Amino acid sequence: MRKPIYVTMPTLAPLEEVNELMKGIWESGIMTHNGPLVQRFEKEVCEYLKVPQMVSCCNGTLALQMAVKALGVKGEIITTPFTFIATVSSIMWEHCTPVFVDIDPETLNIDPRKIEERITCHTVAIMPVHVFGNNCDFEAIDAIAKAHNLPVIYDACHSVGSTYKGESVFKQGTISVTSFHATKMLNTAEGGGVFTLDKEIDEKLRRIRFFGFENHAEIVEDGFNGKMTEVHAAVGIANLRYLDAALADRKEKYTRYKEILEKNPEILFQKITSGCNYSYFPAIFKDEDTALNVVTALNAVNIFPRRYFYPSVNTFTKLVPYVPMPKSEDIASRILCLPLYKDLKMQDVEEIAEITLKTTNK
Ligand code: T4K
Repeated sequence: MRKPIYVTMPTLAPLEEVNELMKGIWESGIMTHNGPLVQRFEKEVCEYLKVPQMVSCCNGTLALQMAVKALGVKGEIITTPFTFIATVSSIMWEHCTPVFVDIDPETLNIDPRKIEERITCHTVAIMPVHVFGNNCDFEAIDAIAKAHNLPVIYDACHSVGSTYKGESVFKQGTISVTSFHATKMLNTAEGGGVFTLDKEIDEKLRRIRFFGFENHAEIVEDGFNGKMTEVHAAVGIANLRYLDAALADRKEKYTRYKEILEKNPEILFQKITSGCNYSYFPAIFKDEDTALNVVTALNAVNIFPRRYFYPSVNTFTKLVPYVPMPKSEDIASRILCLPLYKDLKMQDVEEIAEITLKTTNK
């Protein structure tokens, strides 16, 4: 039996390059507390993305919480049900209430045409998600946000490398948040980043990340320990050197999957809006049985696609009261993300696509 092929694998720099950076940590003994490597990682990411500033932190979930905290809002936050649970739990941990708006079944992102009908006097922010790195409709969302004077926090956890009008998508919204988890385009093993063009919000985020301290002396914010460590930053600095190659590779494999799978017109693909980083390969099947048959066929040869995102988050009734979201629930039931990562061979992509095609043509 072949080695298992999972939905993704981290893109990793050669170990010697990480070890070189680790040596410095061992020599200085500085492991954390906004050390030199964390500062360097932030600077290098900003240079790469051509953005003015980033506050790194320990994971994408806490990065989202930091964003809500920095805005100082309490009330209802409009978001999408077609996401990873962390989008919604970050809202709830900040004592806000998630209010779902159904998705556009083609882009898989929040449907901006349905946002306004869910805005009430309790709405304090909008948190859309760029699902699988596919940009939300910035113009429509900005117009609604401006009309109702609401801040926008983009959950851009999948979006390292995604662009809008030639610039990083992290320049959009009041705040944009990303993840540097092992499964993401750029990884620090665990990690997150918060981006804003607003200097005051940026400074507030830095205090929130460090217990709420100002100058190690006085507590001026409701903060927590959100710091990235030097070890994680070292991994990120080394991996950043390979991001260009990882992005090009993803696009090539995405294109190949699509070329093969579109032979079956019943298989649908996410409608790419603009500047996508192709970090995932989602395929939408005609019904849940077909999707599950594909899982069975692939699992039989040690290949493990994932049901991202299943189930639709509005159905997690232990967390939220159920409100039907027909489009999100429907897509969640019949979508699969097929394996896509740097070390996956093109031959494997072709085999996975052919098995999928054969199973769906039955
Ligand atoms: N917002 C959105 C829209 C998100 O998708 C996420 C996270 C967040 C916010 C929160 O960001 P973080 O707090 O996580 O930074 C994964 C990831 O844990 C999660 O980061 C991600 N989204 C979510 C979509 O997927 P799982 O439980 O499905 O992944 P897991 O651990 O099974 O990994 C998938 C495959 O990757 C494995 O089968 C093998 C491979 N893998 C995984 C890990 C952890 C490796 O090769 N090495 C590894 O270290 O959640």
